[in-house]
Amino acid sequence: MQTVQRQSISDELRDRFESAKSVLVLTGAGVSAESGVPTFRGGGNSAVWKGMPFDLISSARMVERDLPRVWEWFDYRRTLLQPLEPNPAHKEIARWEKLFQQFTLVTQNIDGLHQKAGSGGVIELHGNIWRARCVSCHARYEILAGERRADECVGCGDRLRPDVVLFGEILPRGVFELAAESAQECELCIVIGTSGIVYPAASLPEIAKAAGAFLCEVNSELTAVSELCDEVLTGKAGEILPMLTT
Ligand code: BJW
Repeated sequence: MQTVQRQSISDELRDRFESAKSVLVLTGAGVSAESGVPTFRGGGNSAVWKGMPFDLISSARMVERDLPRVWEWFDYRRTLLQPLEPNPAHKEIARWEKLFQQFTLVTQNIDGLHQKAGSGGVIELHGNIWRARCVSCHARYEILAGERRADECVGCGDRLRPDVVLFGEILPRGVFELAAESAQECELCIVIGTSGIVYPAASLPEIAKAAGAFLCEVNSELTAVSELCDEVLTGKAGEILPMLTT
């Protein structure tokens, strides 16, 4: 493992970035931190809300027990997110899409900031906070900023819940498989702003590495993924990512 300061990106990484045909980027909460979105575990986290740890309030168990409380938590977070804008890291990743023959962006984030920055075809492993889903028929509804969200499904009348993958829930059908396929095929895998401890997302760098990809991490601190990486760039994503193309 080569740990470098953000100012010193290796020639090997630059070469690989220039010549790669297929690239996979995996992002986590850290990529949105510079936009003002709290992370779960890193600095500035929001690990507790109204006395409840987030892995309890954001859990399948809580949806069964107290859905209104879960909505209260998600409504509150959408209000925080509404005025926030993509930062240089989101914008840089959106630019990368055009640089490679095959480019896959996989995010664990639910904030929609990659799309707001112009990224297309984003694979959202954990859903999106700007959507609701029927607990029975799984119909999905967009939640518009500043507008009152619906409580019930128009189709079947059952309750709506956030269209987000909570702890103990299974990822949407086919979504992880799609991401894993890209991990299997990529030449370069860049893991940005994730603590790399939540599975199955955390297995994507492992899959990429096992299949022969060059693995690079960009994070403000060392993580569970760092040891596996060929190169670790330590610092803020919004500062480091633009350096890869300059
Ligand atoms: C910066 C920065 C800057 C800061 N620049 N960097 C295998 C082993 C062990 C456990 C499991 C396993 N397989 C499944 C599990 C269980 C569980 C799990 O992984 N638990 C672990 C925590 C131990 N996984 C699940 O439950 C998943 N479901 C599943 O596997 O289904 C199958 C199944 C079901 C039941 C039984 C058995 C199997 C679902 C996981 C869903 C996760 N959902 C959440 C909440 C979403 C809703 C909400 O927002 O409330 O998703 S959890 C939370 O963590 C959120 C995130 O997407 C996810 C990942 O967090 P992330 O993005 O890494 O953020 P942080 O905060 O952890 O890290 C931020 C990083 O940024 C830090 O490293 C900072 O340093 C860095 N940083 N500023 C660069 N400027």
